Amino acid sequence: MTGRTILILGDQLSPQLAALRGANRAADRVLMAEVMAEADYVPHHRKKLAFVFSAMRHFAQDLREAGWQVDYVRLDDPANTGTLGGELRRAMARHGHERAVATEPGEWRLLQAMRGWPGLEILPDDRFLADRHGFAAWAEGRKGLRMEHFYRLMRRKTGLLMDGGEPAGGRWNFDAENRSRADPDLAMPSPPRFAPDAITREVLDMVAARFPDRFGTLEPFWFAVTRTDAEAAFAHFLRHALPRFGTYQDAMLAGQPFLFHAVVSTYLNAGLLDPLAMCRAVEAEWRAGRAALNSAEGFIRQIIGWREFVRGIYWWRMPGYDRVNALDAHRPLPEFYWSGETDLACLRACITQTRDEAYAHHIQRLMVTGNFALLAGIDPHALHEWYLAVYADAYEWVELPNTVGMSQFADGGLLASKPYAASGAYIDRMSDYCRTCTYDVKAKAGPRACPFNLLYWHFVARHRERLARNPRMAQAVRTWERFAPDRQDQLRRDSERFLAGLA
Ligand code: FAD
Ligand code: DLZ
Ligand code: SF4
Repeated sequence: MTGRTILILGDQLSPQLAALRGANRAADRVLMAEVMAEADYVPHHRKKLAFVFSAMRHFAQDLREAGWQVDYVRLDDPANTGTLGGELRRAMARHGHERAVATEPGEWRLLQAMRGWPGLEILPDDRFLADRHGFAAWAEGRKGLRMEHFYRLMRRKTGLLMDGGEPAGGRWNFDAENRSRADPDLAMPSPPRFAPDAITREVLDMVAARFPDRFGTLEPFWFAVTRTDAEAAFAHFLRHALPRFGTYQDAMLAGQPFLFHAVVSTYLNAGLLDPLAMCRAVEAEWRAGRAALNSAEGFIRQIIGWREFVRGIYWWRMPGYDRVNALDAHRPLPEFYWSGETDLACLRACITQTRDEAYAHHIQRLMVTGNFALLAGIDPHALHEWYLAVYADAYEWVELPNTVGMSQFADGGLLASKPYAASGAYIDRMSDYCRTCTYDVKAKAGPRACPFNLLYWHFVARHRERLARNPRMAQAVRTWERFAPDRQDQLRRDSERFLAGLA
């Protein structure tokens, strides 16, 4: 029997992967390759690089122990061609294979490239609940595409939190109960930290040597890099954080990057965890009385709702979705997104945390770094590249719709029903950042006015025609129009002065 090369990518670290299921341990060869093309297409955070390479090396080891023949090409192998296509060609030639098999990648650019690789069969990635073609068929021709409708379908399809045909607790969505501010005195469970083993240490040394100038603090490095440790991290979340996850889902606190969040997206998106198994475990916690329904429902909605919904949109709208710019925003990304050096305390906290942890939770991404970019009119493409680079969980299928759709409204409202634009009052309500800020969150004008307050009105004024047609933003436009002309002029002047100072 002639063998085939089975290509496994860095975010396909799942033993049940489609390409492995149909493969033959005796005849076929697995190929995994660390390549500069994947490390370089955006300037990935150094912790992300270390995570991907170390998790790949551990997965290769697990496969070998399970009886697979694995070719593993290291980044520092002198023969490394630098691209996945080059490594596949080399491996096929090495073994005299004419055929190769891979699972669909999570990014359109790579799928396009892979379609041109001779002899390669590409199988659908069935690690998701919704098939991407099925999603497109559901979405096509719908007037308004709302996550909530899709989420209910997924609840029915999986039976998660269903009592017969009805949602458990009589409601589909408990989001309104998930908006409490956190008190710094609350006991916050930190995610478990895993000490680097010899494989990870070697990777850390390589990343330090090969990427000395990249964004991101490399050490301490404590991520799980194996399925066993990722499962332990998730079990820790179930036990220590899930009970309060829902209540404090939107809260932010200085010096508390993780609060009651799961901190598992990096593991899940790389294939180390299984989304449905996670949701079943969360439901079991609720059924056993160890977690409240608002927490269990909030978590399950993120996974079978938002995560699947954004993936569906990505594949349905690519190519092209990466270039949308409905609000015609062209300002360059300010340098402080890379340095953290800004006197806006909320941005400083979220960006320095991102630099140190390659992690920020959803509200930090959406309502601080995202909200600022939206209000300031930052080019959504530049912002997209930033989010794709700086978070350890970022792959384009999940990051792009969250950035250009949810956060920047650059798709004109395909994904979100309104722009997530907010003044400083929102950040003050949900965090303690304003207490140490040089700006005054209560001030609406003048040199100490919180820039979010100024820019919020600048944004409303800039886009008032479009926003007036949106039922959820029309009230803000009416308020702007009721401001006296001299107040409008001052807001415009103060905002423009602030924007002119952005480097
Ligand atoms: P939790 O708050 O504990 O939530 C549990 C899980 O739900 C997460 O692990 C994640 O898998 C899933 N989830 C929650 N919200 C979303 C969402 N909006 N879209 C998809 N999955 C979701 N998430 C990524 O996984 N990768 C990204 O590159 C990414 N980029 C983002 C960019 C922007 C601008 C915004 C606003 C959000 C982005 N998100 C992204 C969604 C979300 O911020 C992260 O999934 C979450 O912060 C991960 O942390 P956690 O595991 O502690 O999540
Ligand atoms: C993110 C990443 C990085 C940094 N490096 C590699 C690599 O060297 N080899 C590899 O197979 N995959 C890597 N990845 C993950 C890919 O970028 C990812 O598979 C595609 O972006 C598709 O989601
Ligand atoms: Fe951010 Fe404004 Fe609060 Fe300062 S005052 S932390 S800029 S919201």
